[in-house]
Amino acid sequence: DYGERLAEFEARIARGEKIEPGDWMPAEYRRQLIRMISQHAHSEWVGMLPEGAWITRAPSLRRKLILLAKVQDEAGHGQYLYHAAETLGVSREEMVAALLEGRAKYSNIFNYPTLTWADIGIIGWLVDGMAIKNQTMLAQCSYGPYSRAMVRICAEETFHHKQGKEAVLLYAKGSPKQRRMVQDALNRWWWPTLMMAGPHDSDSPHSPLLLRWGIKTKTNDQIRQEFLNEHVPELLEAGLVPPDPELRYDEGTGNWVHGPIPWDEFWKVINGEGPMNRHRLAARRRAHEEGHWVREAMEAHALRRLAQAAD
Ligand code: FAQ
Repeated sequence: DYGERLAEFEARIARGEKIEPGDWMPAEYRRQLIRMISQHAHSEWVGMLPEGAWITRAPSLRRKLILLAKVQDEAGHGQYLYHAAETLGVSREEMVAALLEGRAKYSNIFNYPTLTWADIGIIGWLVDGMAIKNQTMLAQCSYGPYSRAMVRICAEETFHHKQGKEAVLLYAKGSPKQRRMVQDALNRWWWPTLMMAGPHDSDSPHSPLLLRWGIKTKTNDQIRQEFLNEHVPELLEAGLVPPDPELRYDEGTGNWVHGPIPWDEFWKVINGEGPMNRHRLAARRRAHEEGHWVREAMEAHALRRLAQAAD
């Protein structure tokens, strides 16, 4: 009976149908989606912090407005994603507790400090650039609520990407000091950005099952390659040089080929030992504690409305 259900489930995915919340699904499909979607939601929420640190220090009112809107978008993305995960039967409280207690993962990239304003441009262009490659792929995924959230999120990320590219290109043709700042930001964010796509396919334990069930529709290395092929020529054209002496264009495949990625750093960062991990979690815990009275007030209000409705 399980075998028949599984065959029908896999046939639906093969036909390109979306799996919806009430539909039958293998327990492992549900578990994998909860893991990925909640990690993704946490990334959006922690992802507000590196950029949020620059809202009060943006170099102009225009840049401040753009940054405020961007950080607010990330909060919204976190909300859609927590809701998408809730459709699988996990509660918001459980997910948030896992993050705050340090049991959950979130993207490696948000565990680095934003040292100068140029970092904000590089995050918009490159970090969002990688996020878009990953999320355009996830918009095709087999689980309806996740794929629909991705369509909306990708539309907003496209603005983030454009504003980042504009800010970087401005500095790249600016004063010598601005050019140094933006090259320095590129040097620091380059490898962590390449790591964002996840370990090489040969070291990615979840990929085979995720691909089989259409949760992922491309591999980590494919996404990284798409990112490189789009961004390397544009960076070079702007006079910026990725900090990889082995980076080269391969005529045969039409691909940009990178040198060895410092994976030791990646494994440390995703296991809580990056430069800003403790700081990021402390900031999320503080925000959670400071929001306690809002949750309490909302609950009191909801109870009063229920009591009124019962009268
Ligand atoms: N960071 O077997 P795989 C954004 C872990 S959104 C941390 O290859 P999988 C927007 C992985 O969890 C960015 N951990 O895993 C924004 C697993 O550990 P586990 C977030 C990572 O799932 C922009 C282990 O390594 N996006 O940036 C990472 O097949 C600007 C083995 O790896 C998403 O979360 C990593 N980078 O592929 C916001 C997208 N990579 O769980 C603000 C959804 C791997 O067994 C400002 N997720 N690990 O303990 C995905 O697409 C996938 O989960 C991958 C990883 C591709 C991230």
